[in-house]
Amino acid sequence: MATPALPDGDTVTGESFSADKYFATQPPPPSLEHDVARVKEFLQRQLKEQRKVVLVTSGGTTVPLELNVVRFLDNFSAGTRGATSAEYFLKAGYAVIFMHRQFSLQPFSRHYSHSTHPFLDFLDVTEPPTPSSSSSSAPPDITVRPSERVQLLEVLSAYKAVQRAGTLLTLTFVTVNDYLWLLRAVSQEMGVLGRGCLFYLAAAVSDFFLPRQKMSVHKIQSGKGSLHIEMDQVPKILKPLVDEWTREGYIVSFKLETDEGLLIPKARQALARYGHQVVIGNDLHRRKFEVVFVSPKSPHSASEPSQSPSAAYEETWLRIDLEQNPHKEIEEDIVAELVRRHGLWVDGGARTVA
Ligand code: 9Z3
Repeated sequence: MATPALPDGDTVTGESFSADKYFATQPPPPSLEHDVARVKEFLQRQLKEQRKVVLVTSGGTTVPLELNVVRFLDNFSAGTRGATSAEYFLKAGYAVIFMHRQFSLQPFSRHYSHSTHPFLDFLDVTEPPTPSSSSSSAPPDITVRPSERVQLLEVLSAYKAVQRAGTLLTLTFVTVNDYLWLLRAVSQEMGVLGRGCLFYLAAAVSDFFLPRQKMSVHKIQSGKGSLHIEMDQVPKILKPLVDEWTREGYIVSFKLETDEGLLIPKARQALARYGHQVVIGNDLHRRKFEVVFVSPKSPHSASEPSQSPSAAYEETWLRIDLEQNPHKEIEEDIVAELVRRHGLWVDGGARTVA
């Protein structure tokens, strides 16, 4: 593919890509086929064992500015929401496909993140007593600090149980392009589960990207003034996800805002556009203790444009008190509520369950 260089200071004209055009013009990641084979095998196993499966997406996507990438834009997300929720889904008996940004937090190991709780800090080296009669001493032992044992035992036991059961499959993305290709492929495969699959789209996905055809091959050079890059819009992927790739899946997307007043209108707008089941709205600064579930009120309301938005949708706020209970994780309540709603969806056969 010929790739014209992007000279310094050039302006690239932005456009809006449909999903079809996107996948026809942007190359798949090299690992896609291998990942799809793993997903197929995983789903067949879960199907045999009659487990529900949730796809959890987690972490931020990057938008590279060069083909030999030195610089990129990133989306904010540590992956806490996704990694924490994945653990609660596993606890609730779901099998989890955990599709996350490389090096973002993961279920179980998240408790020992190198920046907040580095595991080397709670291990001790214990020198064995040297027997006076022998010249050769036993090697030092590694012990876990008593204050850390209870939690470690709990996390490790849950982790080992999940490994034995084979209920966690981890996939990795870095760029928004990796994410889009992977999401499409995984959701198409998840169709085999019918209503038994849940989508929990917590990844922070860029709205803009630079098509490969407009990217500079080499590092963009400085020294000739400011850099202007006009990006194209990432296709609205929820539309084909709902209408084509997974027609029976229960789909939950997240909406992140920094202006709290926009949360509900933007969540309603997403539901009206894409026709999925739930948008969970979260404000950047309040997301650890407050979220809002927005969903259509009845199976018919989303397709009746004459109704006012407040009549068509309902909101359920979920809040926790971190002062009273500092160790409580809001994801526990989010997942419990979604497991309940998904259960109704599986049993009820209706497209919308509130
Ligand atoms: C979220 O809103 C997630 O809850 C967070 C989690 C990214 C805030 P952390 O990983 O943060 O715990 O640090 N995810 C969705 C963000 C997003 O990009 N949403 C798009 C939008 O708001 C729609 S898919 O427009």
